[in-house]
Amino acid sequence: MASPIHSAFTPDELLQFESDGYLVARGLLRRDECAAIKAIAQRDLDAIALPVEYEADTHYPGAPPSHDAPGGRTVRRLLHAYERDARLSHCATAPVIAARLGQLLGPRVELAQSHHNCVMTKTPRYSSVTGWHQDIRYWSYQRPELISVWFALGREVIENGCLLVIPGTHKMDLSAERYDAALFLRQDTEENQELISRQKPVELDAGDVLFFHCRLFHAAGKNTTSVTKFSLVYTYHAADNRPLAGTRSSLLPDVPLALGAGSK
Ligand SMILES: O=C(O)CCC(=O)C(=O)O
Repeated sequence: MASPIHSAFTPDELLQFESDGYLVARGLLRRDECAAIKAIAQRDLDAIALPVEYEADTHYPGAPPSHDAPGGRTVRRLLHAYERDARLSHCATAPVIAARLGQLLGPRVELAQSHHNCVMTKTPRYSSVTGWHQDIRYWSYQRPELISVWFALGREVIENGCLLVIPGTHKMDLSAERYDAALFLRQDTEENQELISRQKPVELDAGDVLFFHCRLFHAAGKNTTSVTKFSLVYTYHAADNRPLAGTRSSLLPDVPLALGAGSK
């Protein structure tokens, strides 16, 4: 029999998140929910339903060099997931997610719409390699305290480019010279290589949900299978952690979550 889904993290899980900077909650979405969301994503991928980000826009290793190159219209992200379809927005605010975020972020939590807020699509033919980075580079908030929630809609393993993380790095302050110009970890120094050698793959099944801190170093490889990988990804912050005026983070309204009992 499958183990029951608890509506909150246990105290041990909260300690684990604090020390590692990430945590997987298994089976939070039912298989039929995953299938329904994946069908929406497949429909929008087939139609290239805007707004999207193309692999070519990333300029990551392995991405097509331009929109006009072979594979240049390969979609990497179906953007604005929260506004895209009711099924996707329900996931963003589902009580099992909101309750856990309340434990991690406090009693008032908001969804940030300015980055992530997407279905990540990793297609077999033209996927790229994502280098080691911290997502905090995507946002400008008063405090570098955001948490992303990654819903696996199918199996995620090394072969199809699952996330790789370096536990505990959300607490590290690295000097500026350890990053390259695009804020990826440089691969050519011994101390960075030592750090990268501590990596762990986050393998997920459909319905598993990864919570991770915006300062956690992570990376991902290409999809070497013949099947597209779909992951729904949202990011959240405490309501008193405001986006900085005039930045991209302040352009779209944050969405307050309704939290039940049991929050921090
Ligand atoms: O799936 C991937 O390639 C990693 C995506 C990622 O780390 C990001 O968009 O911040």
